Amino acid sequence: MTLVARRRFLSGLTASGTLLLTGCGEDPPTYGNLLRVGDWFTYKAHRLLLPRSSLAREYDRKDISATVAIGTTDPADDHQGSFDPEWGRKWAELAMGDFRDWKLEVAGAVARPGSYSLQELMRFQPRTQITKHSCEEGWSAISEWTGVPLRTVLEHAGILPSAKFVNFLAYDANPDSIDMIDALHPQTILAYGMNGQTLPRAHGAPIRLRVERQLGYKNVKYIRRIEVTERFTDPGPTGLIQSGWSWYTGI
Ligand SMILES: Nc1nc2c(c(=O)[nH]1)N[C@H]1C(S)=C(S)[C@@H](COP(=O)(O)O)O[C@H]1N2
Ligand SMILES: [Mo]
Repeated sequence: MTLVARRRFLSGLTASGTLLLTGCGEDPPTYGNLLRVGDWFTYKAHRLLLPRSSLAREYDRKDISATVAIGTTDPADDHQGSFDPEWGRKWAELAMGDFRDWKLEVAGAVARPGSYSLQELMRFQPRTQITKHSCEEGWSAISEWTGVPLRTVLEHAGILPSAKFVNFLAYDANPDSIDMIDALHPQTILAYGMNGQTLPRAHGAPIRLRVERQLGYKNVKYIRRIEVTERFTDPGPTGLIQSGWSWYTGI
């Protein structure tokens, strides 16, 4: 096949695929792109073929890893590329007060936008799960995570029927987003505990996302704000998809 014919073939597939698969949610626009056709098929195939709430494997206490790598730099370290001058200093300040003054903002396509303190989040029915974190750099670790299901918080804020994606903004420059299928999945939690302890600063305090059916980098740490969106919006110029990472990394 010549390159041009192959291109036509591939874009034909995309077009007919879109035709066939409309109705299963809005496409992240990155996925209409020829270069991204592989990712797009993975996303669509997972969303079509896998049961929406199939659970990621959960492990036993005895499987918990003794040491876990740290996949970020310190959000308060202004020498780092991912340092956010506005929010990095704020995180350092909040950390000094053990996050007593921290609040999670919930905004966007919800009936009751607002904010939640750590204590308020802890008052919701918690969920604990022992799962494997798989970093795209090749390491993995099993840990026990405790937190509030994202679904509980979103339902408390009142998800509007038009909601399609959830963006997570962090105290460093690493925003990301997931679709509503992952957002409402029972194992998707806002974790404030790890291995029976308060979530350590190095692992994303005060809360970090656990989205168990995707690769490591989707598990946003140091969350400050959640935005429910009606359309796929790249959560910012520093988002990982800007530097070529797949938005969907289902495993
Ligand atoms: N805010 C933020 N979240 C992040 C990252 C980051 O740089 N900033 N790195 C990701 C990557 S690549 C991985 S592997 C995990 C690492 O989590 P850990 O440090 O708790 O092991 O966090 C993810 N979440
Ligand atoms: Mo990672």
